[in-house]
Amino acid sequence: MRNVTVLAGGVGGARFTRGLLAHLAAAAPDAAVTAPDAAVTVIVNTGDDMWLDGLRICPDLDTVMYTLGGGINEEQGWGRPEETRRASSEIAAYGRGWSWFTLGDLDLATHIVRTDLLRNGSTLSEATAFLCRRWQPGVQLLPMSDQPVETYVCLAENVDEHAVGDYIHFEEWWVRYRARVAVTGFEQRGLADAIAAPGVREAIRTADLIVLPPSNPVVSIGTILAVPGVRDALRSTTARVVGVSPIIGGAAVRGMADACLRTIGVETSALAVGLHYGSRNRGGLLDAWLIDETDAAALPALAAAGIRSTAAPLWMRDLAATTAMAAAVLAL
Ligand code: FO1
Repeated sequence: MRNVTVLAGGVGGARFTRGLLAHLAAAAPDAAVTAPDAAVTVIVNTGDDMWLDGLRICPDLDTVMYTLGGGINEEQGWGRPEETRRASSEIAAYGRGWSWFTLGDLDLATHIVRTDLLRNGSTLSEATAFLCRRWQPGVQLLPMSDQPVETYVCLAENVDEHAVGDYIHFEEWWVRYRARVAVTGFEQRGLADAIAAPGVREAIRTADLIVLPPSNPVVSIGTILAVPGVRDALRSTTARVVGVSPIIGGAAVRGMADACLRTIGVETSALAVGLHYGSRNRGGLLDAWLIDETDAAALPALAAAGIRSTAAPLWMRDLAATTAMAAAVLAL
């Protein structure tokens, strides 16, 4: 196994990739650090990104970078541990910013440095590579695109200062309203003008294995797949494409993926998401699909749909669990 490419959103993708790195390290303990026998590239969703307080916030890139670089707030799955909120409290005192969106003092440094680089002509890819010099995530971390793509949701009900039909940024829907306000759909603004970031299509073309980890299949994986050229690259690569279900026992493992799936009319089940991604030999994406043991009853229907599947424990409760999941993916 030489090149593995992961398409990731935030927490689910980051935790899976941490297990993948642990598994690869254990599988080849004597691999020279300089020339490891497996290189991992993570292509990250940037649809959650936004401008806030004059800073460019990249939630999924930062969650992957912090998680793999050892700087993540583990129980939150985002931001830094031992955070303080002195600067954001001062911003709120001026009546600016999003009072319901925590920009911790340590986390702010990442946004300040990234924004400084962007304002001085760096692309998002270059700024990300610069930040990774400090965090050393052990993977090549690529934004899906260097052009801004921001996910907005169209409200289906009045809430606070918003009315039916208003579009609000995904992060407002996700964090302020916990995805509990009905929406009629998602809009990825900037998508038409976006091109895959440098190295993205190459990482898909030259991979031996491509993984769709248990990230949000709609707003994270779905957004990456919507970047012009990505789906075509996935269809034509010689790599095997293996997905991991983000749904266990009919419920989203984390986050509110069920609210997103409902919005696009996909049932919240391991079977439905597998069918949503589709079988590669029937015009879809998947060569194989890993589901949790509690969903094993779906295996015959998945096989009938041309998707080779197997069941394994998918609760990412700790590093040992995600390492075992990665092993199951590689075995599949
Ligand atoms: N998620 C929350 O639930 N509350 C927050 O206040 C919050 C702040 C935040 C700041 C920076 C950042 O990179 C991520 C942050 N997140 C927060 C997580 C964010 O909503 C998620 O990482 C993804 O965007 C959705 O999966």
